[in-house]
Amino acid sequence: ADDGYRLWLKYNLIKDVPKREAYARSAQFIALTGTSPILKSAAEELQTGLQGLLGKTVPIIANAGNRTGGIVLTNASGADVQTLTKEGYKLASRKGSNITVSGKTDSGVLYGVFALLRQLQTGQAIDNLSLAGNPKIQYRLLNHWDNTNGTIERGYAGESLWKWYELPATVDPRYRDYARANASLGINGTVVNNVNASARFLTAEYIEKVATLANVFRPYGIRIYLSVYFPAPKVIGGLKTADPLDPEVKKWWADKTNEIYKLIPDFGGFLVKANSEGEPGPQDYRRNHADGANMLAEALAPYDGIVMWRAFVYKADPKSDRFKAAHEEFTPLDGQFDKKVIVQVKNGPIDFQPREPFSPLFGNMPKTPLSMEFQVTQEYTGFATHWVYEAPIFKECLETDTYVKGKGSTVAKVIDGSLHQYTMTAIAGVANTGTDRNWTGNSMAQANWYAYGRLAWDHTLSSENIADEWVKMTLTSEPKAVKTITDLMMRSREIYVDYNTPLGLSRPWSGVHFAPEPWQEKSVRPDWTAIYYHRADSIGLGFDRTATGSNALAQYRPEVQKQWNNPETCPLPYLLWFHHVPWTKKLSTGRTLWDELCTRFYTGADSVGWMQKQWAQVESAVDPVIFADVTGRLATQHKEAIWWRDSWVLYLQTYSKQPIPAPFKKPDRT
Ligand code: GCW
Repeated sequence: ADDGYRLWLKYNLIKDVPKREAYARSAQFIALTGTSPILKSAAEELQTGLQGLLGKTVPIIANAGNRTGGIVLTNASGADVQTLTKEGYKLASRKGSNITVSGKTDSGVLYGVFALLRQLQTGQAIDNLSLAGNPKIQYRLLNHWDNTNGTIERGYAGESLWKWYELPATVDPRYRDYARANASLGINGTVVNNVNASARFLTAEYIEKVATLANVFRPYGIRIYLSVYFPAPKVIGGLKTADPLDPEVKKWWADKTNEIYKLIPDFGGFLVKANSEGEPGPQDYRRNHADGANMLAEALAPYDGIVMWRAFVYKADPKSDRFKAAHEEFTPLDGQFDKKVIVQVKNGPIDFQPREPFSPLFGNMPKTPLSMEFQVTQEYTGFATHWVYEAPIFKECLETDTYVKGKGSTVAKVIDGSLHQYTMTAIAGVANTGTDRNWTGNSMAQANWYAYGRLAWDHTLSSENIADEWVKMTLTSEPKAVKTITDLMMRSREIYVDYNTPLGLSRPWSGVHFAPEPWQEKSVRPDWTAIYYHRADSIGLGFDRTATGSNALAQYRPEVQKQWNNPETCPLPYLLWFHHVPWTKKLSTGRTLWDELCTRFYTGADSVGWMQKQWAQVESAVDPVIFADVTGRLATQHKEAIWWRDSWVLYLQTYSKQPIPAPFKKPDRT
């Protein structure tokens, strides 16, 4: 049985014998010139993969000489690799010759090896190969919201992978498997601790532990980064202030940075959450975000490290619109950041909702590299119970047109740097990993880690193709089952939106962010209530962000405003994000708002029943342990989808005073 530990690097024996034999004829040896740790990882991974897929040990040799029928790994510099960027790779093969995997750097070769293995894992031909891959984004990171005590903020798959208590003396072999999985996707950096950071991570005690992890990750081309607690100079440094312009504070950070680089010479840099949700920051000293970020950039100046400064900020003001806060605070600072600073922006203006419009910061800071922060962990998409394939969430944002430089100025072009010629480009995914045997709790959520990584490398890949690849590498190659599962994945997000937050509702209120509690009208902060977001009243539902309301729409270009500012033509998925719509208003579907809401809530919850039936059909094609686990989770999802439906419908009904439409009022309804 399969417990899911091996992820998409399963390398099960290829059952199609002629195919396996054909592959084997082209993979009789692995020739490796070079001895660097990354090249060694590449050759070893290839050997491991081939051992599983072909059922035989393929020898690693130092030089192919005039042998043919093997795989040659080279870090080359010649004409062949001229079109490659630093981490790009090239696969080439001709009949009667060798397969070559080349890159300009060792990492390029490593990524090429994984691309070659992917060809085999997904059953594609490897003769006449001519494939090149270049990452579109330079810094491709996971962000772990992991704490010193082993808990994970918004983690749903067990405890933190990092066993701080055991480190540095004991090195869990799992750290290496984590690195392999990431390298297979092209992820080249990881921030190991929570953005709500503990200052302890900057103590000598922890730097040594972190350095031990860095040593494990390095042979896989992965650099380590730390989230920092802005007042660390006070908390662990004994200074009276953490004012970023104070000379002693600057010196403290410079010294601390030197100390880190002594142990971790390829340290990646700092990630900072400051003056956000109660976290301290430069504004506590009447300085701004640029002052704070630039101070850290200065400390990093002697090194190849960067500062990722988050733009996730908003104030506890019931009269303001949280939607507008990041744009208001950050756009005036455009041009003031040091060249080592990237501003990290969440995909939407609020907070990782199941569906959000893109953040209006994208496109509006042409002089400051902006990076994308996606959430892979399912804080708002059903934890590890609900099956939600996230690639369509990521793609929807990346493909939206900002119109900042005319038609075609997509969010993807902002973050890959092509729109404003950014000198640095980055993307971050908040990780969904933990100590559960299968890494992600729900084994279907492995696909979200996978999809994030693949899109970080190449945002033009389609959600369907990524799903198809992942299913074949992870679950089954049986064609009908592949189709059934990818189809389920592709529909899963819309189904979730329908029973959770249809028509542009949002729900980031306080608490654990799971239970449906739309009735929550009081909290420690006025903007941490449900009513702040959904704005239900006797007239209707939704947040008016047009000129008659908060006017957040004005932060977008006129072309974007035009799509969203008219309630008659605003696409239904975004309707309640921008408009307060009367309950009795007729929508483009021909139904009133109230009837449409009910329709979505009921069909959404019913569709989970459809998911269960579809999943039942693939039983013979997937591993029994995974099958049973997902079957159980789907049953829970169905029950919870009904909770969501009923909570919203019954709560909203107290305002709408409308009956539940007839089709949904059957007596046999639970
Ligand atoms: O989504 C919210 C989460 C917080 C998180 C915060 C952030 C790490 O509820 O848990 O804190 O966003 O992104 O900073």
